[in-house]
Amino acid sequence: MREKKLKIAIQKSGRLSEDSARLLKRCDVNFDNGLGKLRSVARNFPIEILFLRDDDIPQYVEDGVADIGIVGENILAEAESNIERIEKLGFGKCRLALAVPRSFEYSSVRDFANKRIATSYPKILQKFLDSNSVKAEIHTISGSVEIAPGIGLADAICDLISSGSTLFTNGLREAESIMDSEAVLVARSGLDGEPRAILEKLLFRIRSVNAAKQNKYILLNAPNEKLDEIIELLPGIKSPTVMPLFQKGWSSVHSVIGEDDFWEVVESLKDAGAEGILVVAIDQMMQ
Ligand code: PRT
Ligand code: ZN
Repeated sequence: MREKKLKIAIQKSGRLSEDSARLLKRCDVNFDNGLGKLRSVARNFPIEILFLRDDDIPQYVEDGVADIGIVGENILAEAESNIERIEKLGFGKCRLALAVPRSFEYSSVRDFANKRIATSYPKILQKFLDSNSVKAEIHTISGSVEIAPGIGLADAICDLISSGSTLFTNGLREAESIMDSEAVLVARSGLDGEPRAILEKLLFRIRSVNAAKQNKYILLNAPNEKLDEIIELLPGIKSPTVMPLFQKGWSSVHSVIGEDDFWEVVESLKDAGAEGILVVAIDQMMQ
C-alpha cells in the first residue's frame, strides 16, 4: 500500500519562502525546491510540499487541498478562515499599522474619521475602525499601498511594517499599530488519522529546532573553589554537568544557556573565574 503523505503549503516566492523551506530542512525533511517548482515530495519524510502564493494558503488548507501550511498571521486574520493555528514559528515578524503623511497632524484614532485609507487588509482595518467607533472610507488595493497618499489616492494607509524604511522613503510615519504578525503553522480543522500523526512528528521536530535556536551549549573550566558561584550563574535545563579535570583543583562545567542574556552570562562567568569558555550551537533540543 502506498504510504500516505502530509501535504504542506508554503509560500512559493516571497518573504516567507526561504525561512519556511529552511525550517523544513532543519527538521531533516529533504526536498528539492528548485525555481518554478509547484510541488515536491520529500525524500525521507512522508510529506509533500506545495508552493503557493501566500494569500491562497488559508483557502487551500480550509478546502483540504493541503493539510497544513505556513502563513503570516496577517493573511490568516484577513482571510477569516476556519483553520487551526498550531504554532508560531518565530520568523516573518512585522506589524500591521496605520500610517499618515509626515505633514498630517495626528493625535488619535479619531483623526481617521471620514479619511480615505488605502490597504490590502480591508477586513482587519474595518474591524479596528469599528472597535474605535470611527467611520472612514477604505480603498482596497493589492500592492504598493505606500504610494497611495503621494499620488492623491488616499489620506492614509494601513500596511505591514518591519524596518519602517518603506514608510520613511515615502514620507509617511506610523500612527497606530493594529496587530503584530509572524509566520504560523496552520492545519485543516479536524485533521486526524495518519496525516495528524505525521503532523505531530513534524511538530516535535519544529519545536526541537526552534528551542535549539534559542539556546547554546556552553563548556568551561573552573577552579573548584569558584564552582558554587559559577553554577549559580548557569540556569541549565536541570542543573549543569560538572566533571573533574585531570589538573587537580579544576572542573569542567557543561550547560545550556539562553540566547537572550547570553553575553551577560558569559561576562559574569569570566568575572567569576571561568576559563576556556567554549560555546557551541545546538542543532535540536528535544523537550
Ligand atoms: O506572491 P505572494 O502573494 O506569495 O507574496 P506577497 O508579495 O503578497 O507577500 P510577501 O512575500 O511580500 O510577504 C509575505 C509575508 O511576509 C506577509 O504576509 C507577512 O506575513 C510577512 N512580512 C514580514 C511582510 C513584511 N514583513 C513586510 N515588511 N510582508 C510585507 N512587507 C512589506 C510591506 O507590505 C511594505 O511594503 O514590506 C514593506 C515594509 O517593509 P519595511 O521593512 O520597509 O518596513
Ligand atoms: Zn500575497
